[in-house]
Amino acid sequence: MKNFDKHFDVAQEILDLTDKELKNLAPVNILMIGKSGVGKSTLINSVFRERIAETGIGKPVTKHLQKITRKDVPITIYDTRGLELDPSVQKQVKDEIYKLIADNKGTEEALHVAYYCIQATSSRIEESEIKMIEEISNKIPVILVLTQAIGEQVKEFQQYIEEMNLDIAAVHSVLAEPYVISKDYTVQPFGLKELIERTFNLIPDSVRKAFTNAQRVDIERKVETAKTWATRYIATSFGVGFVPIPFSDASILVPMQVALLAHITVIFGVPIDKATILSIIAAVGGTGSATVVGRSVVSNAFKFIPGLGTVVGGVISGTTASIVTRALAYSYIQVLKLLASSELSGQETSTDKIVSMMQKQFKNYIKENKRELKNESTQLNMSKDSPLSKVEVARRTVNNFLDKLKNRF
Ligand SMILES: Nc1nc2c(ncn2[C@@H]2O[C@H](COP(=O)(O)OP(=O)(O)OP(=O)(O)O)[C@@H](O)[C@H]2O)c(=O)[nH]1
Ligand SMILES: [Mg+2]
Repeated sequence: MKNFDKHFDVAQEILDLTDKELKNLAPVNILMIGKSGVGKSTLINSVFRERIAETGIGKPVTKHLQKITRKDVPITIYDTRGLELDPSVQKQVKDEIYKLIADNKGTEEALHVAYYCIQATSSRIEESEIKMIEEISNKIPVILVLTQAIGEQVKEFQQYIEEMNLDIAAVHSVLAEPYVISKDYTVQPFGLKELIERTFNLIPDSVRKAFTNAQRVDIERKVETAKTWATRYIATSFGVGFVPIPFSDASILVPMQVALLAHITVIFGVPIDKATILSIIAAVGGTGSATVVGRSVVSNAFKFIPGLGTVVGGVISGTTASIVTRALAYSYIQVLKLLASSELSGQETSTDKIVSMMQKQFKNYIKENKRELKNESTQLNMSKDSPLSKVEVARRTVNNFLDKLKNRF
Protein backbone atom coordinates (compact mmCIF):
# COMPACT_ATOMS: atom_id res chain seq x y z
CA MET A 1 0.00 0.00 0.00
CA LYS A 2 1.13 3.50 -0.77
CA ASN A 3 2.44 5.78 1.88
CA PHE A 4 -0.34 8.33 1.79
CA ASP A 5 1.17 10.47 4.47
CA LYS A 6 4.30 11.70 2.76
CA HIS A 7 5.53 12.36 -0.75
CA PHE A 8 2.24 11.36 -2.18
CA ASP A 9 1.44 13.12 -5.40
CA VAL A 10 -2.26 13.68 -4.91
CA ALA A 11 -2.83 15.61 -8.13
CA GLN A 12 -1.14 12.89 -10.18
CA GLU A 13 -3.13 10.21 -8.38
CA ILE A 14 -6.37 12.01 -9.20
CA LEU A 15 -5.39 12.32 -12.85
CA ASP A 16 -4.30 8.67 -13.07
CA LEU A 17 -7.46 7.41 -11.47
CA THR A 18 -9.59 9.66 -13.70
CA ASP A 19 -7.79 8.21 -16.72
CA LYS A 20 -8.25 4.68 -15.56
CA GLU A 21 -11.94 5.14 -14.87
CA LEU A 22 -12.47 6.81 -18.21
CA LYS A 23 -10.79 3.92 -20.00
CA ASN A 24 -13.12 1.47 -18.26
CA LEU A 25 -16.21 3.47 -19.11
CA ALA A 26 -18.33 1.78 -21.79
CA PRO A 27 -18.89 4.41 -24.49
CA VAL A 28 -22.25 5.55 -25.76
CA ASN A 29 -22.63 4.81 -29.48
CA ILE A 30 -24.64 7.11 -31.71
CA LEU A 31 -25.56 6.70 -35.36
CA MET A 32 -25.86 9.88 -37.45
CA ILE A 33 -27.88 9.58 -40.62
CA GLY A 34 -28.74 12.27 -43.13
CA LYS A 35 -27.90 13.72 -46.49
CA SER A 36 -24.77 15.72 -47.11
CA GLY A 37 -24.91 19.28 -45.85
CA VAL A 38 -27.90 18.92 -43.52
CA GLY A 39 -25.67 19.70 -40.53
CA LYS A 40 -24.69 16.36 -38.98
CA SER A 41 -21.12 17.37 -38.20
CA THR A 42 -22.19 20.77 -36.92
CA LEU A 43 -24.67 19.14 -34.59
CA ILE A 44 -22.14 16.65 -33.22
CA ASN A 45 -19.61 19.40 -32.62
CA SER A 46 -22.12 21.55 -30.79
CA VAL A 47 -23.58 18.85 -28.60
CA PHE A 48 -20.50 16.84 -27.69
CA ARG A 49 -17.17 17.85 -26.24
CA GLU A 50 -13.97 18.52 -28.12
CA ARG A 51 -15.57 19.24 -31.50
CA ILE A 52 -15.40 15.54 -32.07
CA ALA A 53 -16.61 15.48 -35.70
CA GLU A 54 -13.74 17.76 -36.62
CA THR A 55 -10.95 16.67 -34.31
CA GLY A 56 -11.74 13.01 -33.71
CA ILE A 57 -10.21 10.08 -35.51
CA GLY A 58 -12.38 8.93 -38.40
CA LYS A 59 -12.07 5.37 -39.61
CA PRO A 60 -14.06 3.95 -42.51
CA VAL A 61 -16.10 0.97 -41.35
CA THR A 62 -17.72 0.34 -44.71
CA LYS A 63 -17.94 2.32 -47.90
CA HIS A 64 -20.55 4.69 -46.51
CA LEU A 65 -20.01 4.47 -42.79
CA GLN A 66 -17.36 6.16 -40.78
CA LYS A 67 -16.59 5.58 -37.15
CA ILE A 68 -15.45 8.66 -35.25
CA THR A 69 -13.78 8.47 -31.87
CA ARG A 70 -11.65 10.70 -29.75
CA LYS A 71 -9.43 9.74 -26.90
CA ASP A 72 -10.86 10.91 -23.57
CA VAL A 73 -14.39 11.36 -24.85
CA PRO A 74 -16.43 8.21 -24.13
CA ILE A 75 -18.56 8.34 -27.26
CA THR A 76 -18.47 6.70 -30.67
CA ILE A 77 -20.20 8.37 -33.58
CA TYR A 78 -21.08 6.47 -36.73
CA ASP A 79 -21.43 8.97 -39.54
CA THR A 80 -23.14 7.99 -42.79
CA ARG A 81 -22.53 9.42 -46.21
CA GLY A 82 -24.06 8.99 -49.62
CA LEU A 83 -27.74 9.22 -48.75
CA GLU A 84 -28.20 12.15 -51.13
CA LEU A 85 -27.01 10.06 -54.07
CA ASP A 86 -29.09 7.90 -56.40
CA PRO A 87 -31.40 5.14 -55.15
CA SER A 88 -28.89 2.36 -55.73
CA VAL A 89 -26.38 4.06 -53.43
CA GLN A 90 -29.13 4.77 -50.91
CA LYS A 91 -29.86 1.07 -50.85
CA GLN A 92 -26.21 0.29 -50.17
CA VAL A 93 -26.13 2.81 -47.33
CA LYS A 94 -29.24 1.28 -45.85
CA ASP A 95 -27.87 -2.26 -46.04
CA GLU A 96 -24.62 -1.18 -44.45
CA ILE A 97 -26.51 0.46 -41.60
CA TYR A 98 -28.68 -2.61 -40.98
CA LYS A 99 -25.62 -4.83 -41.03
CA LEU A 100 -23.79 -2.56 -38.58
CA ILE A 101 -26.72 -2.61 -36.18
CA ALA A 102 -26.99 -6.41 -36.40
CA ASP A 103 -23.24 -7.06 -36.13
CA ASN A 104 -22.78 -4.83 -33.11
CA LYS A 105 -25.86 -5.96 -31.25
CA GLY A 106 -25.13 -7.28 -27.78
CA THR A 107 -21.53 -6.04 -27.82
CA GLU A 108 -19.98 -2.95 -26.29
CA GLU A 109 -20.29 -1.35 -29.71
CA ALA A 110 -24.05 -1.79 -29.85
CA LEU A 111 -25.76 1.30 -31.22
CA HIS A 112 -27.83 3.05 -28.59
CA VAL A 113 -29.65 5.70 -30.58
CA ALA A 114 -29.86 7.12 -34.11
CA TYR A 115 -30.24 10.78 -35.02
CA TYR A 116 -31.91 10.94 -38.41
CA CYS A 117 -31.22 14.49 -39.60
CA ILE A 118 -33.31 16.38 -42.11
CA GLN A 119 -32.74 20.01 -42.92
CA ALA A 120 -35.84 21.70 -41.53
CA THR A 121 -36.07 24.32 -44.23
CA SER A 122 -36.17 21.70 -46.97
CA SER A 123 -39.76 21.12 -45.84
CA ARG A 124 -39.90 17.73 -47.44
CA ILE A 125 -39.39 14.15 -46.53
CA GLU A 126 -39.29 11.41 -49.15
CA GLU A 127 -41.21 8.14 -49.07
CA SER A 128 -37.97 6.18 -49.14
CA GLU A 129 -36.71 8.14 -46.14
CA ILE A 130 -39.86 7.47 -44.15
CA LYS A 131 -39.52 3.78 -44.86
CA MET A 132 -35.89 3.74 -43.80
CA ILE A 133 -36.57 5.73 -40.63
CA GLU A 134 -39.27 3.31 -39.57
CA GLU A 135 -37.15 0.28 -40.37
CA ILE A 136 -34.26 1.56 -38.27
CA SER A 137 -36.68 2.46 -35.53
CA ASN A 138 -37.67 -1.20 -35.34
CA LYS A 139 -34.10 -1.96 -34.37
CA ILE A 140 -32.88 1.00 -32.27
CA PRO A 141 -34.47 4.22 -30.95
CA VAL A 142 -34.58 6.95 -33.58
CA ILE A 143 -34.84 10.68 -33.01
CA LEU A 144 -35.78 12.61 -36.11
CA VAL A 145 -33.77 15.81 -35.87
CA LEU A 146 -34.88 18.80 -37.92
CA THR A 147 -31.64 20.74 -38.35
CA GLN A 148 -31.01 24.44 -39.03
CA ALA A 149 -34.56 25.04 -37.90
CA ILE A 150 -35.09 28.70 -38.69
CA GLY A 151 -38.27 30.37 -39.76
CA GLU A 152 -41.97 29.93 -39.37
CA GLN A 153 -42.38 27.19 -41.95
CA VAL A 154 -40.23 24.93 -39.77
CA LYS A 155 -43.01 24.71 -37.20
CA GLU A 156 -45.43 23.63 -39.91
CA PHE A 157 -42.97 21.04 -41.14
CA GLN A 158 -42.50 19.65 -37.64
CA GLN A 159 -46.24 19.50 -37.15
CA TYR A 160 -46.67 17.80 -40.51
CA ILE A 161 -44.15 15.14 -39.52
CA GLU A 162 -45.67 14.68 -36.10
CA GLU A 163 -49.07 14.15 -37.66
CA MET A 164 -47.66 11.32 -39.71
CA ASN A 165 -47.38 9.46 -36.41
CA LEU A 166 -44.21 7.70 -37.38
CA ASP A 167 -43.18 4.86 -35.18
CA ILE A 168 -40.13 6.70 -33.78
CA ALA A 169 -38.95 7.96 -30.39
CA ALA A 170 -39.20 11.70 -31.05
CA VAL A 171 -39.09 14.62 -33.46
CA HIS A 172 -36.87 17.56 -32.48
CA SER A 173 -36.04 20.90 -34.07
CA VAL A 174 -32.60 22.31 -33.41
CA LEU A 175 -30.29 25.08 -34.38
CA ALA A 176 -26.78 23.94 -33.55
CA GLU A 177 -24.86 27.13 -34.25
CA PRO A 178 -25.83 30.79 -34.22
CA TYR A 179 -27.42 31.78 -37.50
CA VAL A 180 -26.64 35.24 -38.80
CA ILE A 181 -29.63 36.76 -40.55
CA SER A 182 -28.24 40.24 -40.89
CA LYS A 183 -25.66 42.54 -39.36
CA ASP A 184 -28.09 43.31 -36.52
CA TYR A 185 -29.86 40.04 -36.12
CA THR A 186 -28.56 36.59 -35.21
CA VAL A 187 -30.67 33.62 -34.17
CA GLN A 188 -29.17 31.89 -31.16
CA PRO A 189 -28.85 28.10 -31.01
CA PHE A 190 -31.74 26.20 -29.46
CA GLY A 191 -33.10 22.73 -28.86
CA LEU A 192 -29.79 21.12 -27.96
CA LYS A 193 -30.45 20.60 -24.26
CA GLU A 194 -33.84 19.09 -25.05
CA LEU A 195 -32.18 16.74 -27.52
CA ILE A 196 -29.72 15.67 -24.84
CA GLU A 197 -32.48 15.12 -22.32
CA ARG A 198 -34.50 13.01 -24.73
CA THR A 199 -31.46 11.00 -25.71
CA PHE A 200 -30.54 10.41 -22.07
CA ASN A 201 -33.94 8.89 -21.45
CA LEU A 202 -33.64 6.59 -24.44
CA ILE A 203 -30.21 5.08 -23.85
CA PRO A 204 -29.52 2.23 -21.43
CA ASP A 205 -28.51 3.06 -17.89
CA SER A 206 -25.12 1.42 -18.43
CA VAL A 207 -23.97 4.19 -20.79
CA ARG A 208 -25.61 7.18 -19.14
CA LYS A 209 -22.45 8.08 -17.28
CA ALA A 210 -20.49 8.10 -20.53
CA PHE A 211 -23.20 10.20 -22.16
CA THR A 212 -23.24 12.69 -19.26
CA ASN A 213 -19.49 13.06 -19.67
CA ALA A 214 -19.48 13.35 -23.47
CA GLN A 215 -22.26 15.91 -23.86
CA ARG A 216 -21.37 19.53 -23.24
CA VAL A 217 -24.64 21.45 -23.31
CA ASP A 218 -26.44 20.20 -20.21
CA ILE A 219 -24.11 21.24 -17.43
CA GLU A 220 -26.82 21.00 -14.76
CA ARG A 221 -27.05 17.30 -15.52
CA LYS A 222 -23.35 16.93 -14.78
CA VAL A 223 -23.74 18.90 -11.54
CA GLU A 224 -26.72 16.89 -10.32
CA THR A 225 -25.17 13.54 -11.24
CA ALA A 226 -21.95 14.44 -9.44
CA LYS A 227 -23.74 15.73 -6.33
CA THR A 228 -26.00 12.71 -6.02
CA TRP A 229 -23.12 10.33 -6.46
CA ALA A 230 -20.80 12.21 -4.06
CA THR A 231 -23.41 12.38 -1.33
CA ARG A 232 -24.06 8.66 -1.54
CA TYR A 233 -20.39 7.77 -1.72
CA ILE A 234 -19.48 9.91 1.28
CA ALA A 235 -22.38 8.60 3.34
CA THR A 236 -21.52 4.98 2.70
CA SER A 237 -17.80 5.50 3.15
CA PHE A 238 -17.99 7.04 6.57
CA GLY A 239 -20.94 5.11 7.83
CA VAL A 240 -23.60 6.71 9.93
CA GLY A 241 -23.04 8.34 13.27
CA PHE A 242 -20.20 8.61 15.59
CA VAL A 243 -17.25 6.64 14.26
CA PRO A 244 -14.04 8.39 15.26
CA ILE A 245 -11.28 8.50 12.68
CA PRO A 246 -7.72 9.04 13.82
CA PHE A 247 -7.11 12.54 12.64
CA SER A 248 -3.43 12.05 12.05
CA ASP A 249 -4.08 9.15 9.74
CA ALA A 250 -4.17 10.65 6.29
CA SER A 251 -4.13 7.14 4.86
CA ILE A 252 -7.86 6.94 5.47
CA LEU A 253 -8.94 10.26 4.11
CA VAL A 254 -6.57 10.78 1.24
CA PRO A 255 -7.42 7.76 -0.95
CA MET A 256 -11.08 8.36 -0.38
CA GLN A 257 -10.80 11.99 -1.41
CA VAL A 258 -8.67 11.06 -4.41
CA ALA A 259 -11.34 8.57 -5.54
CA LEU A 260 -13.99 11.20 -4.92
CA LEU A 261 -12.35 13.95 -6.96
CA ALA A 262 -11.40 11.53 -9.75
CA HIS A 263 -14.92 10.24 -10.10
CA ILE A 264 -16.41 13.73 -10.15
CA THR A 265 -13.88 14.64 -12.85
CA VAL A 266 -15.06 11.64 -14.88
CA ILE A 267 -18.71 12.64 -14.54
CA PHE A 268 -17.95 16.16 -15.78
CA GLY A 269 -15.51 15.34 -18.51
CA VAL A 270 -13.93 18.77 -18.65
CA PRO A 271 -10.25 18.65 -19.44
CA ILE A 272 -8.28 19.59 -16.37
CA ASP A 273 -4.52 19.63 -15.95
CA LYS A 274 -2.27 18.86 -13.06
CA ALA A 275 -1.43 22.46 -12.25
CA THR A 276 -5.11 23.33 -11.95
CA ILE A 277 -5.83 20.36 -9.69
CA LEU A 278 -2.87 21.32 -7.53
CA SER A 279 -4.12 24.85 -7.10
CA ILE A 280 -7.62 23.61 -6.33
CA ILE A 281 -6.29 21.37 -3.57
CA ALA A 282 -3.96 24.02 -2.25
CA ALA A 283 -6.92 26.42 -2.15
CA VAL A 284 -8.59 24.44 0.60
CA GLY A 285 -5.69 22.35 1.82
CA GLY A 286 -3.96 25.27 3.49
CA THR A 287 -0.33 25.84 2.63
CA GLY A 288 1.65 24.29 -0.18
CA SER A 289 1.16 20.90 1.39
CA ALA A 290 -1.00 19.62 -1.41
CA THR A 291 0.54 16.22 -0.94
CA VAL A 292 -1.40 15.48 2.19
CA VAL A 293 -4.80 16.68 1.23
CA GLY A 294 -6.72 14.59 3.71
CA ARG A 295 -5.13 15.91 6.79
CA SER A 296 -4.67 19.46 5.70
CA VAL A 297 -8.18 19.80 4.35
CA VAL A 298 -9.62 18.62 7.62
CA SER A 299 -7.45 20.84 9.76
CA ASN A 300 -8.12 23.73 7.45
CA ALA A 301 -11.84 23.22 7.88
CA PHE A 302 -11.46 23.90 11.56
CA LYS A 303 -9.82 27.21 10.82
CA PHE A 304 -13.11 28.24 9.28
CA ILE A 305 -14.88 27.70 12.58
CA PRO A 306 -13.75 30.35 15.03
CA GLY A 307 -13.53 29.24 18.63
CA LEU A 308 -13.36 25.61 17.81
CA GLY A 309 -9.66 25.25 18.28
CA THR A 310 -7.87 22.22 17.01
CA VAL A 311 -9.08 18.70 16.72
CA VAL A 312 -9.66 17.13 20.09
CA GLY A 313 -7.93 13.97 21.22
CA GLY A 314 -6.47 13.20 17.81
CA VAL A 315 -9.71 11.88 16.38
CA ILE A 316 -12.47 13.30 14.27
CA SER A 317 -15.85 11.72 13.98
CA GLY A 318 -17.35 10.21 10.89
CA THR A 319 -19.80 13.09 10.75
CA THR A 320 -17.07 15.70 10.83
CA ALA A 321 -15.08 13.86 8.20
CA SER A 322 -18.10 13.55 5.99
CA ILE A 323 -19.05 17.22 6.34
CA VAL A 324 -15.54 18.28 5.44
CA THR A 325 -15.31 15.81 2.58
CA ARG A 326 -18.68 16.91 1.28
CA ALA A 327 -17.49 20.50 1.39
CA LEU A 328 -14.52 19.43 -0.70
CA ALA A 329 -16.72 17.56 -3.18
CA TYR A 330 -19.33 20.30 -3.54
CA SER A 331 -16.84 23.08 -4.00
CA TYR A 332 -14.95 20.99 -6.57
CA ILE A 333 -18.24 20.42 -8.40
CA GLN A 334 -18.84 24.18 -8.50
CA VAL A 335 -15.39 24.72 -9.95
CA LEU A 336 -15.96 22.11 -12.65
CA LYS A 337 -19.32 23.71 -13.39
CA LEU A 338 -17.52 27.00 -13.93
CA LEU A 339 -14.96 25.31 -16.18
CA ALA A 340 -17.66 23.55 -18.20
CA SER A 341 -19.62 26.79 -18.65
CA SER A 342 -16.54 28.72 -19.70
CA GLU A 343 -15.68 26.01 -22.19
CA LEU A 344 -19.18 26.18 -23.63
CA SER A 345 -19.00 29.93 -24.08
CA GLY A 346 -15.44 29.75 -25.34
CA GLN A 347 -13.93 31.74 -22.49
CA GLU A 348 -10.80 31.12 -20.49
CA THR A 349 -10.98 30.79 -16.73
CA SER A 350 -8.03 32.07 -14.75
CA THR A 351 -6.46 29.99 -11.99
CA ASP A 352 -7.12 32.87 -9.57
CA LYS A 353 -10.81 32.67 -10.26
CA ILE A 354 -10.81 28.91 -9.76
CA VAL A 355 -8.94 29.17 -6.47
CA SER A 356 -11.15 31.89 -5.07
CA MET A 357 -14.29 30.04 -6.07
CA MET A 358 -13.04 26.85 -4.46
CA GLN A 359 -12.27 28.70 -1.21
CA LYS A 360 -15.51 30.58 -1.15
CA GLN A 361 -17.64 27.51 -1.74
CA PHE A 362 -15.70 25.47 0.77
CA LYS A 363 -16.03 28.13 3.47
CA ASN A 364 -19.74 28.52 2.82
CA TYR A 365 -20.37 24.85 3.14
CA ILE A 366 -18.44 24.57 6.38
CA LYS A 367 -20.26 27.62 7.73
CA GLU A 368 -23.62 26.07 6.90
CA ASN A 369 -22.68 23.04 8.95
CA LYS A 370 -20.94 24.91 11.73
CA ARG A 371 -23.42 23.99 14.41
CA GLU A 372 -23.15 20.33 13.66
CA LEU A 373 -19.38 20.51 13.73
CA LYS A 374 -19.45 22.35 17.06
CA ASN A 375 -21.71 19.72 18.62
CA GLU A 376 -19.32 17.09 17.45
CA SER A 377 -16.44 18.90 19.02
CA THR A 378 -18.20 19.11 22.40
CA GLN A 379 -18.96 15.41 22.34
CA LEU A 380 -15.39 14.61 21.52
CA ASN A 381 -14.25 16.80 24.38
CA MET A 382 -16.27 14.83 26.85
CA SER A 383 -15.35 11.35 25.74
CA LYS A 384 -11.88 10.41 26.83
CA ASP A 385 -11.09 7.43 24.65
CA SER A 386 -8.55 5.01 25.91
CA PRO A 387 -5.71 4.51 23.38
CA LEU A 388 -6.71 0.89 22.93
CA SER A 389 -10.26 1.58 21.87
CA LYS A 390 -9.03 4.27 19.55
CA VAL A 391 -6.81 1.75 17.79
CA GLU A 392 -9.71 -0.65 17.50
CA VAL A 393 -12.01 2.02 16.08
CA ALA A 394 -9.36 3.10 13.62
CA ARG A 395 -8.87 -0.47 12.47
CA ARG A 396 -12.55 -0.92 11.87
CA THR A 397 -12.84 2.39 10.08
CA VAL A 398 -9.97 1.53 7.76
CA ASN A 399 -11.41 -1.89 6.99
CA ASN A 400 -14.81 -0.44 6.37
CA PHE A 401 -13.37 2.14 4.05
CA LEU A 402 -11.21 -0.29 2.11
CA ASP A 403 -14.19 -2.59 1.62
CA LYS A 404 -16.17 0.27 0.17
CA LEU A 405 -13.32 1.22 -2.09
CA LYS A 406 -12.96 -2.35 -3.35
CA ASN A 407 -16.62 -2.43 -4.31
CA ARG A 408 -16.36 0.77 -6.22
CA PHE A 409 -13.73 -0.08 -8.79
N1 LIG B 1 -25.44 28.79 -38.74
C1 LIG B 1 -25.59 27.47 -38.81
N2 LIG B 1 -25.07 26.80 -39.86
C2 LIG B 1 -25.21 25.47 -39.89
C3 LIG B 1 -25.91 24.76 -38.87
N3 LIG B 1 -25.90 23.45 -39.21
C4 LIG B 1 -25.21 23.35 -40.36
N4 LIG B 1 -24.81 24.55 -40.78
C5 LIG B 1 -24.02 24.85 -41.98
O1 LIG B 1 -24.36 23.97 -43.01
C6 LIG B 1 -23.22 23.47 -43.69
C7 LIG B 1 -23.17 21.96 -43.68
O2 LIG B 1 -23.08 21.49 -42.36
P1 LIG B 1 -22.33 20.15 -41.98
O3 LIG B 1 -22.45 20.03 -40.51
O4 LIG B 1 -20.98 20.10 -42.56
O5 LIG B 1 -23.23 19.07 -42.71
P2 LIG B 1 -23.04 17.49 -42.75
O6 LIG B 1 -24.39 16.90 -42.63
O7 LIG B 1 -22.03 17.06 -41.78
O8 LIG B 1 -22.51 17.27 -44.22
P3 LIG B 1 -21.62 16.05 -44.77
O9 LIG B 1 -20.46 15.88 -43.88
O10 LIG B 1 -21.24 16.49 -46.15
O11 LIG B 1 -22.51 14.85 -44.84
C8 LIG B 1 -22.02 24.11 -43.01
O12 LIG B 1 -21.61 25.21 -43.75
C9 LIG B 1 -22.55 24.57 -41.68
O13 LIG B 1 -21.89 25.68 -41.22
C10 LIG B 1 -26.45 25.51 -37.79
O14 LIG B 1 -27.05 24.99 -36.86
N5 LIG B 1 -26.26 26.86 -37.81
MG1 LIG C 1 -20.23 15.98 -41.91
